[in-house]
Amino acid sequence: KLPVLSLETMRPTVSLDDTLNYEARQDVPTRTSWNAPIIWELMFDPDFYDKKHREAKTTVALTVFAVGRYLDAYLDTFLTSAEKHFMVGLPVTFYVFTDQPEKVSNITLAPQRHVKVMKVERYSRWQDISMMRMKTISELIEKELRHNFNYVFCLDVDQVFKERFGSEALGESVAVLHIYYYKLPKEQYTYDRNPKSKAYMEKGDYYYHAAVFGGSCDKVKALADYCYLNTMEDKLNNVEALWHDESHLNKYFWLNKPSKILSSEYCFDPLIHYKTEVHVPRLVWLPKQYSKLRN
Ligand code: 2GW
Ligand code: MN
Repeated sequence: KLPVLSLETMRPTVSLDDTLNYEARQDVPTRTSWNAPIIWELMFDPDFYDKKHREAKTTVALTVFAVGRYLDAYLDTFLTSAEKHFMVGLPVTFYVFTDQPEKVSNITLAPQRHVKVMKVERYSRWQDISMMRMKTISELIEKELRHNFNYVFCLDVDQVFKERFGSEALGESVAVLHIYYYKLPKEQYTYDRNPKSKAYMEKGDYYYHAAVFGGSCDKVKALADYCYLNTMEDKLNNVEALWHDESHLNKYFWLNKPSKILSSEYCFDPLIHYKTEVHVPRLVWLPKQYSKLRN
């Protein structure tokens, strides 16, 4: 039996995580100390998740930023592959934020799936382009998403979907394990260690990658507000967190534990040179073109 969806609040519709097979993987931890699932291939039944979410009429929004040269370099690949692999079978709206709306090409989409192009200004420092996404995301949720979507996911654009990124990833508050750190001892996590920054933290649970986060509209808005406010406070104090928005996000998830964690299948670096437990790279990083794009 499914809870009835409330059109006023657009809360998450269903929780299916007690149907996960936590024993299916013996080579990796599949639960956190606070009992949140860590999603790996073989733990979930994709058809079951999809069926339940279709019955519940789950709706999903995705935000992605393509400002300046990142538009030409990455956006088409991102959107075309997202249409093939991201929440297939569910209504999805892709919110594209760019400084050049006229340059966004038309992508062929399945019924009930849409692209909405929104104009944003282009900050001169790349650190600001990245960090100020949090302000834009918060405003979008407040104005538009919370009335229309059960879940929102926020992604970096410099990635391509290769395999299913489906409804098993949906949850109240969702973080992804950074592929470089998931096997490393905690002392090597690159949290912000400067006591002058609001992102400062001594210890944490995991090192999360800011290239993918999501959850209910309320929870993602709380995260975005937290990161934005602390970024602005740092600016007043003339400091910047080591990894910008990612440092603030890690602090937020330390204080507000995610209800679901996605393994690095959901944000994978194909150039990784060590052995990994990732069998199915679902979303993978594209090469950086720093010299071309960062100047
Ligand atoms: C970013 C860095 C240098 C030059 C340009 C940009 C840039 C980023 C840009 O010109 N236009 C733009 O739209 N962006 C957006 O910001 C885009 O969506 C991109 O994916 C995102 C983050 O920048 P990115 O992908 O170059 O940074 P990463 O892959 O090193 O990101 C990690 O660290 C960042 C903070 O330093 C963020 O936390 C990011 O979420 C992390 O994945
Ligand atoms: Mn990126």
